[in-house]
Amino acid sequence: MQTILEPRTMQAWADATRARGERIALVPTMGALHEGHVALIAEARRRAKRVVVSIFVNPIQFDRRGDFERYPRTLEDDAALCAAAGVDVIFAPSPRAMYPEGFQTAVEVAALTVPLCGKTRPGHFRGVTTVVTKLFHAVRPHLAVFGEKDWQQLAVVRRMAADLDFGIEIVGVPTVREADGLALSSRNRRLTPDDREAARCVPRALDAAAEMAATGETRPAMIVGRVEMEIAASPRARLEYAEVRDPETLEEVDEVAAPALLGIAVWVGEVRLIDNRLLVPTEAERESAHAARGGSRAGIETGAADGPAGSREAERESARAGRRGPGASEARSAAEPREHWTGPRDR
Ligand code: PAJ
Repeated sequence: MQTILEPRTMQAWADATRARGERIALVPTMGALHEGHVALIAEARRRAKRVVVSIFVNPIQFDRRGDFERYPRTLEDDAALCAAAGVDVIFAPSPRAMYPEGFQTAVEVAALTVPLCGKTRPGHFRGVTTVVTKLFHAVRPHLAVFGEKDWQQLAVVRRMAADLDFGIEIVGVPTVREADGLALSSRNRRLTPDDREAARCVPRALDAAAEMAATGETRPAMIVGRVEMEIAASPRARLEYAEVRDPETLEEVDEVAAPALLGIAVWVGEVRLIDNRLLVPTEAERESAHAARGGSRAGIETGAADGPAGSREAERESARAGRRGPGASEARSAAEPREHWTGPRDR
């Protein structure tokens, strides 16, 4: 395994690797690596001969200076973890190498960056899309792997890669969780023992919401109300937002008649945690919504109605769709049934 610090050296490596006909997968990270990152690296290794992990705490995506300064930096441990995971190259540029004197260019995705984290973290996604573009240009990967833990980020990067013809496949990986359901995150290291205990309210709230949707509740306000209650029950936690949205467009939904995304951000002590869950309504709710729409929606429901073979294909497709995360519809034909998503396969 080698460590490369300069974008130009990284490009030279990428060109030589591509000239040998080898596929390159990139896993962009900010370091402080954990099992969630390891799952991304494993997926990258399955899909490409060469794996590059970038480690760069990107100053321009932090909206609070303290958060940037306190962000854990554990390069030695990260390198050991990458070596054990079979990574070929760590790309670890300095802030100066990425943003030299006079830097003034940004890449921005429009509507997808407005709701959820976009509302409370102004400029955050512009920082993400700008740095991801620079990482793509340095590493020149065939594919890049992102976690569904940051569902909105995955949707935004997919949109950007499609809109700007990057020719890079964006792969999503389900969220890796602790035994009690808390999503792994580099920021978890900053939780005090009491805060760590309190953070259990996050998966508890998501579980309660998923259960409501699975047992017939379709009203987003009722589901959000339950999330508010679960978080309020934990005095150390404060809900920043809980919203039910379309998993791909991130637009608001009036009812959970098809799989919908519940995104939440919760402050526990000094630490901001984000998580999400795909809410999958009961079959009965889907059918009544289907009937209310006049029984047909541009071929979307054809899978289940096609008899056993169609149903099986629908199931297989739902498993694939569940793995693909937001924005995956671009690769999906009109006949592929969104109604049959099984949801994130993380729990
Ligand atoms: P970072 O928070 O280090 O996350 C790097 C990647 O790991 C992201 O794609 C994120 O979604 C994924 N990830 C984090 N926790 C995960 C978990 N528990 N299970 C599965 N995947 C998980 O996200 C960033 O860095 C930055 O914004 C970046 C994309 C690198 C741009 O700076």
